[in-house]
Amino acid sequence: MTVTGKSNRQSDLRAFIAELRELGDLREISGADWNLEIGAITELLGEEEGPALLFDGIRGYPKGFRVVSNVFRTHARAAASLGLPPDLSGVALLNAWRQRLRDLAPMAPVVVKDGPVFENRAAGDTVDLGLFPAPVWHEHDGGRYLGTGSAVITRDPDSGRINIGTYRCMVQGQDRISVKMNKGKHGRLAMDRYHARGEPCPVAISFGHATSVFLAAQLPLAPGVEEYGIAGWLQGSAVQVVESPLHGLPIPASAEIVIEGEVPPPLDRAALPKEGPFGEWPGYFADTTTGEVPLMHVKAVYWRNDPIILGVPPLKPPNNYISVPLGAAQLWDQLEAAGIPGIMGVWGHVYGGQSGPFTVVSIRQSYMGHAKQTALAAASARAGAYGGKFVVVVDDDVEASDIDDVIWALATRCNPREGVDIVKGVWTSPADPAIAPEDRSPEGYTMDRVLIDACRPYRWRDQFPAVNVFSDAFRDKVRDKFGL
Ligand SMILES: Cc1cc2nc3c(=O)[nH]c(=O)nc-3n(C[C@H](O)[C@H](O)[C@H](O)COP(=O)(O)O)c2cc1C
Ligand SMILES: [Mn+2]
Repeated sequence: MTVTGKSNRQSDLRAFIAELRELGDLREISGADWNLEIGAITELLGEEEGPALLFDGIRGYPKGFRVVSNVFRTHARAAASLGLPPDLSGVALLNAWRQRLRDLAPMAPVVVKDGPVFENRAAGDTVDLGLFPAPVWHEHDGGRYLGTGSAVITRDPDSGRINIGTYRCMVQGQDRISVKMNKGKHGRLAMDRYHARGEPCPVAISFGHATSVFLAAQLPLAPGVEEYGIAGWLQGSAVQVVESPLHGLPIPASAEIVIEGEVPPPLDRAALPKEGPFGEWPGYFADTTTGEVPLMHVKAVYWRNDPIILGVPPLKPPNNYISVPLGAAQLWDQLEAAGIPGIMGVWGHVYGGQSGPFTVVSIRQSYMGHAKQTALAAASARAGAYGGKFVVVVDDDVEASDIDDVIWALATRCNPREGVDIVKGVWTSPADPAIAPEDRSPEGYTMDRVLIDACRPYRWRDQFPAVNVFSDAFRDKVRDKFGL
């Protein structure tokens, strides 16, 4: 049961947890209930940007059957999982990630014969998803979500390409689980193609794996880019995979828990159960549907001794499951590609995969109209439009990730008559809770944009009052002199 090759600190979930423990950045909690208590503790300690949490001795489960959460909650832990220095934060951290992506060189996974994931197995009638302490994460959730930090592995029936996506998974019975692959997602496109041929879609899902696999699975990658290759690049070593016994899908050799099975065709609405509600990233219970979310028939389960579920529940902002709005890096690139100079920072304050409905861009203004041009572009570029609502443009002395600084600039530099514009009916995501029921349509969704220029007015910027803060030089001098 050994995995060949050298393990590095990010090559499985346990290695990362061990590192957090060594750094004193892990709190181990015994005796919590899977029903709401794990979720509430995750919320409370996430709110105070506390340590990662490892739950053991979960009520009704054997010791060793664990759940880890808040893994990416702080800048330091997010940076470590992204392979960046842990002392970076805010815009500097996001920019380091953006620069790192420039050297992206996928590293193909290697297939090994065996791995710890096969330490335990169940198949057919002995499959029981109740074996694992899947939490009810939030107070009004519709069920137990085994999959929040999940890696849903599918193979395209035409190209053979392997896709991994993070899609939430709600337990529906002993061998049934809903897999919420939204329309258009890569896993869903593959499934639709199997179903168009009248064939079931083979699926394998890992519920605990290296942070690199999780990060790759939730990044918005182009259809041709294989997530395993990105995960290998992220962790600095090829991901070791084993073939799943039933369908030959590559699964991480050191995965904690993997289920294997199929989503049969057709997606028969009458046979598809209720899914949700689930507390989602905008901070609301959302997306309850019946007869829509694909239902996986689980044929086999594999798990390591003492398995760990990777829990990544969405929580009310700013209690974000990953403390950096990674999607803002794409928006930054797109603003530059649109030819806008002097972009110094981009941030989202309420976000899922995109920079989201409160996006801030800081610029070094260099001409009349520069700020408004930036706002217009940010509101309509692909990475800013979906789920966007407010775009605030600030000067480069304002840290875009510091909401107090942003509010200060907004309150003091913006003259609303000149600085605020509204654009109606821009493309958006159904995740916006403010879309009225009558405006929710299968045709799609739109939301208005508020463009806010919170920069010093360019024309009279030299007359704008000076900021009431000591200069860095004088501060340093006083610090030195008095040992502050
Ligand atoms: C914690 C978490 C939960 C997510 N849940 C879902 C989900 O339930 N359904 C979905 O379609 N996307 C979900 N996403 C977003 C997808 O993972 C993301 O769009 C990813 O790029 C999809 O991979 P794909 O492009 O290969 O389909 C989630 C992301 C995260 C980080
Ligand atoms: Mn993909």
